[in-house]
Amino acid sequence: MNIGIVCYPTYGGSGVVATELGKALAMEGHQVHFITYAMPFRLDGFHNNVFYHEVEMPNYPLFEFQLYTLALASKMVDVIRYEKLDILHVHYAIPHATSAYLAKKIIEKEHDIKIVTTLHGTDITLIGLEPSFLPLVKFAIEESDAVTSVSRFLREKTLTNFNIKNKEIDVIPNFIDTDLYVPSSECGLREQYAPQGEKILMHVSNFRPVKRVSDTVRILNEVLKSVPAKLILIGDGPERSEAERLSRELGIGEHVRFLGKQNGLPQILSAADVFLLPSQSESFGLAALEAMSCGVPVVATSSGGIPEVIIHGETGYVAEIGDTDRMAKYVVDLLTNPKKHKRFAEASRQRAVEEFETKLLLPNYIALYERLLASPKAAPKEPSKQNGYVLDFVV
Ligand code: GMT
Repeated sequence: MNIGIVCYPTYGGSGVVATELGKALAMEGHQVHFITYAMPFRLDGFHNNVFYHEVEMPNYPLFEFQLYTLALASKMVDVIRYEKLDILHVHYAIPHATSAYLAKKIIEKEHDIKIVTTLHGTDITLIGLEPSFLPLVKFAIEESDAVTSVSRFLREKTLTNFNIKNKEIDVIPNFIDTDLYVPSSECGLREQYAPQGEKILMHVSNFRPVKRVSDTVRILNEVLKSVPAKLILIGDGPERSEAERLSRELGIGEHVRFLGKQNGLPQILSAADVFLLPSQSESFGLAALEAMSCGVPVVATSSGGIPEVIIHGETGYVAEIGDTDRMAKYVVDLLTNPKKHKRFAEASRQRAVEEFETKLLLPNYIALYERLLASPKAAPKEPSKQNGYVLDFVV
């Protein structure tokens, strides 16, 4: 198949999933065309069957704001037409699903492109609910040829928040290459940051408010009362300086290390004793899965789809949003019980391999594409009615 993939190329879970999906499809012999405004950060190096089409932004003085949605739609039309795409798979509804709808309409007389929209998280639970976006997101979901969500939680939220009645949403959980994300020998991180045998807590994210990064500092502060430990923070974003300020205010700045955006995550994650994900909202929690695959138990909040990934009391623990004392208790429990820690670490790895391995979940996407291509060309539809929204802000 010729498959177009549209995603955000920046540091974030939806771009990671889209890129890994594209790479896995290319390995199966499909031609994969990425359409983005910059090279996706996990698409480094050469890959057979992978092509890249950059969205060019027109620079015209009248346009005070960038017209990305339109520029993207235009690039989509170009790639659909000249690369003869069968499927256009967009990740994160805003604005990608809207651009895809527009592209489909522009080209429909010459080419029947099938649009797949994968919903990832805040496109549904947060920003998609803004009055300025809600009608667009609902419309784009209803007009996609197929819609998938990365968790059962996200499917339910989509159906209720957007009052979607006549649209199937397939749940295809996020996946991981468990041969790459594998418990590995130390990368030197432990000697560098925990030379006295301190335990290592780790967090990886894009440091947006929804991640509640400062809660990792609060958790460390409690843990330090009984266990010598260090907190390693990977990634960057708007909440970094607040986390740094809090660690200094609490007098634990020397125990918190910020390593910024990093490649080579499997080796880095393998150095952790416990992974922390205290998010306000998380449709899935890909970072938790990456840690689990490296044999690291996760302590997280029970928000959104996280309990579909972490089994409380088996592969990690979940607590209420903001309950840093409880999360710290769980961390101490794991750090002071080596047998339990080993059991949880092994169960985490096993769950990643048995439930979320790429090879297990990739066929779901391929089957979905094949089903769409086998379906007859739909007759032009009346636009759907934009009424009856249920507003349910989760954050
Ligand atoms: O929805 C977002 O905030 C963006 C997205 C991203 O690009 O980081 O994250 C979401 O998609 C990931 C991949 O499917 C999920 O693992 C994350 O849980 C989800 N983030 C949220 O729901 C906050």
